[in-house]
Amino acid sequence: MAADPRLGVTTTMSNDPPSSQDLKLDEALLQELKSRNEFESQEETKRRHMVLERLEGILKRLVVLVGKQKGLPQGILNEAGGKVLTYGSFELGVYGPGSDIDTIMVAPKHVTREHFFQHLPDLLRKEFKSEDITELTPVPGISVPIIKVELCGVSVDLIFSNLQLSSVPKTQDLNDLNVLRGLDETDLRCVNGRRVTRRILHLVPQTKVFRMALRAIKLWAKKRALYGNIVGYPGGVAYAMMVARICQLYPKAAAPHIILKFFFLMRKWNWPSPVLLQHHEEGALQLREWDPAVWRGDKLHLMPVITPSYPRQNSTHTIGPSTRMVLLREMERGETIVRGVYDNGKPWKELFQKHTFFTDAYKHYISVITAGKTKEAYQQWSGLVESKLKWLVQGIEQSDAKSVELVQPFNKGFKRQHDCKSADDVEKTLEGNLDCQVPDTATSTTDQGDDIKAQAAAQTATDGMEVPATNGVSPADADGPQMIWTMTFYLGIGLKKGANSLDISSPIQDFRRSCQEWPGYNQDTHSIRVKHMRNYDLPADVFDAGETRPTRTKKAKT
Ligand code: 3AT
Ligand code: MN
Ligand code: MN
Repeated sequence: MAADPRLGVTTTMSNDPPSSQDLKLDEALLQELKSRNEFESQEETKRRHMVLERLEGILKRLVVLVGKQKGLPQGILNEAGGKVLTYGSFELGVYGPGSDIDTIMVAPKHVTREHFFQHLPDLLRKEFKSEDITELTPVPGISVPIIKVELCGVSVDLIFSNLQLSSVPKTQDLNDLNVLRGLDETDLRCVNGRRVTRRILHLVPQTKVFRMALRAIKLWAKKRALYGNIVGYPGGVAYAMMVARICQLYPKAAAPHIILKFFFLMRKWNWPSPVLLQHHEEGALQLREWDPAVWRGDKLHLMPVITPSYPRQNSTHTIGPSTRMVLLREMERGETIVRGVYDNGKPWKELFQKHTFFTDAYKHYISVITAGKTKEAYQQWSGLVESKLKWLVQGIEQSDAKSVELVQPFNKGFKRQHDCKSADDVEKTLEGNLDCQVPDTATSTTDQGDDIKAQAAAQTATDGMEVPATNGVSPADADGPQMIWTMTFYLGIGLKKGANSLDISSPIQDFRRSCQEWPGYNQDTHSIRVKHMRNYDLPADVFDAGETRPTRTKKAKT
């Protein structure tokens, strides 16, 4: 066991310092990331810090305000404090111009989550000019209750926890095990993000190298459509931990070497042996932890990457046999390219080349078209369906094992808006025909705001009642003109050599039924269609300008 926690749970693989080639490639990588606008200017970063300072001021005012309401003595209120801490990509130091700031407000025990939701919006409106608040969406009823806000052009995710302490001093950083005492499950989920992020940083030997390597791996994962916890890939925290583990094994190496070893070692890893950053930390609290020796479900995890701090959890429980296969294949590609960067002077940009999911990868696709008659109905419904997509993948994997090699979910849904003039238009829209699509609102990403709102709705909707539209569009008569919002998810089906039939109707039916069993489902408002399609039938908007669309005559791969 290594004495230095930054070297992890085994001996290191090599303590060699970087060669001159490593350093040259490091510089080339930096230039490549810069040219892709992956870093923001100092000016913009300053703005983030300014926003954070003002948020801490607001929190302190909240602490005093509630304290006064409760009649706490001034002496206590003078000391009560309040701390705004960050986690996510900002805290890790791998954020770019489009990143949000993930923050947790930590308050003394007299301030509750209810106070946070009751007072914070008003306090924000008092502190910031109205033109500086461009979004303000409290989402209280979900597993990690959140206020999403955009301040001075920076989007901020605000979560909250109080501690069982009468004051929260400047030095409180949530690292100590004792802070967990007396927290409920929601609080624990809220403080976990910060605790894990800080611990990861604490466990890597060279922060700067870790950041550079992680930036490259995250960019690779996004460009190759391998980023996204919901549908079966690692998310940001999981990639951070995998890269951190490689940094521990090569404590003196530069980023290019870490990237090469990331691909090599994660591909050769003795899965399902877990990736661990530290030895198990005992906690005195009886919290549920990842433990395959105890929990049967945990034993089924295929590529576990375990969070370091107590209580430890698997960050990759959604990975299935197909997404594992995709990941391993892509890691092999990554390794080959980085070897080419080292040995043949290949440019880094090859590593970040866009995926070919739609252009070249499959002959058969499944599209899952979710639709809603209001924006809200569509958001909650598409979020619910997305969270179940992994079960459709699994159903297809298992149902026709003699034909199906793998089922690759695309990591994001495609959002579209349709201006339907007639019942005929509506039917076409629900079937995934794009004739009446409104062009300028269609984007190809699931943005996080929608995701959170979808979760909120999915958890709060308990009946099938119509959700009121906020933008003035109300669900119209079935025959008249109306707007329909859709989110479409795509799965690529890889067939085994020689397979010439595909029978997947029963998992598709099961999937549709299980989505429709959701208590908030209303057949007048929500729709789901699952269609098998050929590559040459894919809609134009899944392709970028300049990409070659598959055609019927072209001999496509299976
Ligand atoms: P960006 O630079 O912001 O794109 P990030 O790694 O900061 O990358 P997020 O802001 O999406 O990514 O997430 C930060 C952390 O917040 C990661 C995860 O622990 C937590 N998180 C994200 N989305 C959710 C969610 N819907 N529910 C609960 N926790 C979430
Ligand atoms: Mn973030
Ligand atoms: Mn966020």
